[in-house]
Amino acid sequence: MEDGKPVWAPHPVDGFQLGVIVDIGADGLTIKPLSQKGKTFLAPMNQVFPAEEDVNKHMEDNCSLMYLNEGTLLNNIRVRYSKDKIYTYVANILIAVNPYYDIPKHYSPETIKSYQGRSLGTLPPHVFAIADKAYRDMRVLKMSQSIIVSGESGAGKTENTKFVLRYLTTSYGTGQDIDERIVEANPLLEAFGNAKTVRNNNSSRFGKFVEIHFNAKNNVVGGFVSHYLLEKSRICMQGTEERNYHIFYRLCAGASEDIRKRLHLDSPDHFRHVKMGALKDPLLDDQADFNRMCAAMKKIGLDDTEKLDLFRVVAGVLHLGNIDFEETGSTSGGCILMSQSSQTLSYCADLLGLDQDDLRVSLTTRVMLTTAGGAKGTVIKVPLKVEQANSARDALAKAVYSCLFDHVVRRVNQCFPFKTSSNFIGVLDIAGFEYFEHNSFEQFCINYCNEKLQQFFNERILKEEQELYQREGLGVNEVHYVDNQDCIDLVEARLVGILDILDEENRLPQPSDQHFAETVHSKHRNHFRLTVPRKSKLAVHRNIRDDEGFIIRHFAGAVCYETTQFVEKNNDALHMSLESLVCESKDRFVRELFENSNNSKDSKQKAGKLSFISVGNKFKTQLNLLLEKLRSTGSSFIRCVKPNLKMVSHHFEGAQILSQLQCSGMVSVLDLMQGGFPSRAPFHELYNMYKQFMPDNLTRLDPRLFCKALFKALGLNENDYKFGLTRVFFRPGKFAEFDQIMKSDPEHLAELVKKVNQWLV
Ligand code: AD9
Ligand code: MG
Repeated sequence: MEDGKPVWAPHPVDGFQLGVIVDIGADGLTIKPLSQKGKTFLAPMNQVFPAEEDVNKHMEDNCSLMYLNEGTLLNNIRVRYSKDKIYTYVANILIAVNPYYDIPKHYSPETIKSYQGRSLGTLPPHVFAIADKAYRDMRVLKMSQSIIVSGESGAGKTENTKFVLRYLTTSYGTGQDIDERIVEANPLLEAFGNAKTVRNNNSSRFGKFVEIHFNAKNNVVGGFVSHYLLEKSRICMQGTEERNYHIFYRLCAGASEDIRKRLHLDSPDHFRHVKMGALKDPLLDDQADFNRMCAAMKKIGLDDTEKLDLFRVVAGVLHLGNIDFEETGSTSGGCILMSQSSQTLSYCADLLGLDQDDLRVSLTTRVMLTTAGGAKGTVIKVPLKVEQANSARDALAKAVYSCLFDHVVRRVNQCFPFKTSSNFIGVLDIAGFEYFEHNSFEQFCINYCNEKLQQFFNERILKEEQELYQREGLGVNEVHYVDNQDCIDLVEARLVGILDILDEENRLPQPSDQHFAETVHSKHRNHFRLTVPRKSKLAVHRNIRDDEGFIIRHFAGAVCYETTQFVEKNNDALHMSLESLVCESKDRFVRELFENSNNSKDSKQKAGKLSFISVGNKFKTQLNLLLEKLRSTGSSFIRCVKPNLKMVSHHFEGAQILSQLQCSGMVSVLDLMQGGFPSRAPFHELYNMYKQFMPDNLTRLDPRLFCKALFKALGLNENDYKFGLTRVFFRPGKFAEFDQIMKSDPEHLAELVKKVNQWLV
């Protein structure tokens, strides 16, 4: 950075502001903002970056800028966003800013057509270009591909995922039902797995990996969806401005009179499990969405009976929530159903195919096996307190609904079956790094997942880069990066990892969240990644005690987890009497929901009398399988960015966008690129681009020699570029400089031609 040249210096709202350095001191740089109003201020040296000369200029590939740093990246994205150019490349990574409105023709059939078969970079950056690259790579390399879409809630992951699916099925399908079904499965999945949250009106509360399978001729033959971690707590509890899963409201709003009667439906404000949150959202039309969902169900081949099965169980869950308990007043301390709940009980029993009395007993008592008095395995019924009965009721509702969701995914998978496939393109749509005021088990799991994905991202981006340098014989030093394996180990290592410590706690006769937190601390004293909350100097962390939580230093920042409810949330098992109740339902559909649920019988049996099925370890297994799969494919990355918290169009909140870019690892990529050769151009491309300006004797040379001659004549600094086997590599910004020289005025060019000629002689 030179005196008087513009720099990007930190700004609390915009992320960065333009200024000039007026003084360099021991405690930082003194910056004078270029804006009229700004006062001189002090900024840490490592947060000030050189700016481009023309800050209104923007580049399709951020790597073509002269300076690669977080300031220029943010500015490039800002300028492009203001012109509705929401997509930007950083080399092969696509950054996608959510426009929060439909940009005309942005995803039209014509646009789809225009991207087919075109190399990345020949057309403006687009999610279609990434989809097409994946397809071409699959065809040429004969290798499956994956596209990893990430970003925070509301950043546009699900929308971009849908664009990829639509692009691939329309472009490379066979025009048969299957193509449409892959796209139409989404409304059904979203009805059961999405909900309105404060961050997104249509927030996916589960992760998914959607595979589109292709035959040997590279045509679509089928699809497969895997899902991860449905958020179960939402089924019984929502924040005041949030809602339960869409299906509940849609069913209440859209069901025909006939179905309403059959399922005893009413408006949502009659049901405990939905009325604690927001009932309506001005942007959501539940009735119209119900009709759209039904149309989608029809398209993917669900008949009326199947549809009614789904609705019946949804209604069952709704009614279940309305069962209330009161104390019996007897010395046993148990509870009974409130008298006004008897009708609800009969609705529930009817809808779920259960015996009314069995349901009542299972909700108010708990069966236990005891060894007391030497009688091995005696069954006793322990009466439950009101609070415990409430929990039993909610646990049942959660179990029924999550089994129903598993069924929906299984059913969706039956819609696009395939016998054999040559390769697939998989799209991963899973929540990004999360960091709230209160972070619980859900955030812990999702951030663990993001650590794994970040490691994969580093591996791929850095490895690919190094391999390319090697293949091209560039002899560049190895690039080093911070490996987060230690953080992953902290979570998933056998026995000492947090997940195993948690499972151990779950298996204790009297597990407790406090004891769990203490064990975590005692097993990992002095671990670089783990700290005790009360010692935290970070003001943002609540001052909680070490037996209430722990702080993990993630790649994207430190997060304080409060361990309350970890034990409960880590257990997927219902208590025994409820489990046998639903497994013996008279309703075949309900019975099958439980028989086929992901928690196989095996794990239930293994769980034995303590009835524990680990949520965390199931996720770990799923995640490791997913990563194994990803590692066996070629990969592309889409980093989605949410432009503002208000969820409106044309509003760019710089500081919070910057933090998303940092969390997604984009800033580290820039560091890597700045030290390497981010812009590259094949010899033949340069040749074609510039031959028109050059004399005949030069154009007769082969492209490589042509470039050599040109570069020599230009007197380019040899530190700024390197010749590989098939292309020229440029230091950051040097390609743009070169291009500028080549396209400068004719006089200058004539001079240049003269020099090239001299060199050739
Ligand atoms: V979450 O983690 O599931 O809560 P996502 O999936 O990242 O989140 P989503 O794709 O649902 O976000 O996008 C949120 C909303 O932004 C959508 O409902 C659209 O209204 C809006 N959106 C996102 N991308 C686009 C786009 N490319 N064009 C227009 C968009 N609108
Ligand atoms: Mg989503």
